[in-house]
Amino acid sequence: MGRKMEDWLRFSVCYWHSFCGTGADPFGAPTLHRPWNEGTPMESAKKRLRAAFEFFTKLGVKYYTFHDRDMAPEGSTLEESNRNLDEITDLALQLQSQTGVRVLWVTCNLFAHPRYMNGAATNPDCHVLAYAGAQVKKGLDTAQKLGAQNFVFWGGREGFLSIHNTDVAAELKHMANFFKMAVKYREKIGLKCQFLIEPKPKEPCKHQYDYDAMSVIGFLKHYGLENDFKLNIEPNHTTLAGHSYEHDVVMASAFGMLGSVDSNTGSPDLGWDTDQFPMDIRNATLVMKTIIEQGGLQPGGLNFDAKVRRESTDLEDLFIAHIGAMDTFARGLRNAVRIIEDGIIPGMVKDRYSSFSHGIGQKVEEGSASLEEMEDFIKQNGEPKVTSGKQEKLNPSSITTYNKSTTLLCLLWP
Ligand code: XUL
Ligand code: CO
Repeated sequence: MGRKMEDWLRFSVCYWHSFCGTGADPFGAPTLHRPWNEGTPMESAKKRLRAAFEFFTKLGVKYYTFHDRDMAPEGSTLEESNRNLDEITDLALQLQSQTGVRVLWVTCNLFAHPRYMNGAATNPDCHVLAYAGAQVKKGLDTAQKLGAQNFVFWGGREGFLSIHNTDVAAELKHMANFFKMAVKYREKIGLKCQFLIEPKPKEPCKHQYDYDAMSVIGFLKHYGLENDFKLNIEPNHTTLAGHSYEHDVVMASAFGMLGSVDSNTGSPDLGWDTDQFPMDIRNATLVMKTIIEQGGLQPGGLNFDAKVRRESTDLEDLFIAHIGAMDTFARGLRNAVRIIEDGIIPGMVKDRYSSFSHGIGQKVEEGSASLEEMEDFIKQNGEPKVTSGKQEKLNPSSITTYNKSTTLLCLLWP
């Protein structure tokens, strides 16, 4: 469709899982012992960064993503943390220019330090909110220094665990005002970087304000922020919210708000954010179809916010996981192109809405119709005829009984 596969896909490796992940879980100690974890925290931060760039280049991936605190260790003061970040990002800048690998997005970790246990931008204590603001200021400077194309806000602790101690209206307003400060600072420093909010319904909070795509879109529109932000959709968060895999990608795109995708998957038999590498071609096909229909994801991309399982202890497993996930999305892209180019499914959808292209339907479409006209129309035309939705013809689970279309078959056997 006039673009290289890599330009549709824009793959990105995430720093935190692949280079800081230890394999520890709430029941067990670390299992992943990486050779770059040697020496003082600053020495190992540098070794980790060099290993990461070796990995990006061997894999052939052009983008990476990171949190401020996974690239450089937090110091005992803000000034010390900023100095650590400056030193490590000097090296990152050097490695970026040597390899051509670029930052897809950077984000601030506003959830791991104990000061953020009651939230960052929604903390009941403004002293904590101020700390988060100072950290985001430095994060935006870092985005500018490294030429990041996007900046993500994921509010892991922006929500509540008890409604009894929480003023929801106040917290939402504080969060909006926090975002407005970030927008202002972005303008002030002339940073060319798309802002993204990443929805998630819960974990670590019981309820997170950025519950899902529609909650975030409603929040942004309510506070007049919809032109300053788009969404970074992570399908494992979507399924945690009780939706199907592609749901938030489709909803965000429908509103022109799909900015990037944290390409991963959960496990249907586990109820939390397992952050697995995406290996389901049917899901990848649905996501890629949406991405093609909106003309691509740029300046966003497909970021593998995914971790190898704690039992996958070989360094080689990092390669296998990323390669499998990239192949899955490459196949999804090819399927989506075939679906769009052979036109069978898009044609069926178009026909389904054909009553809106003329007469009374066209007036509804344009927003110029009235209830009185609806009444006149029904008096003249009576009862509408019954029309089949044809779900079984389209649903991949019933494809084995429908073998006329290669398009439908390719959803099941790509
Ligand atoms: C957490 C998550 C984060 C964000 C960045 O569930 O997805 O890693 O992507 O903070
Ligand atoms: Co994510």
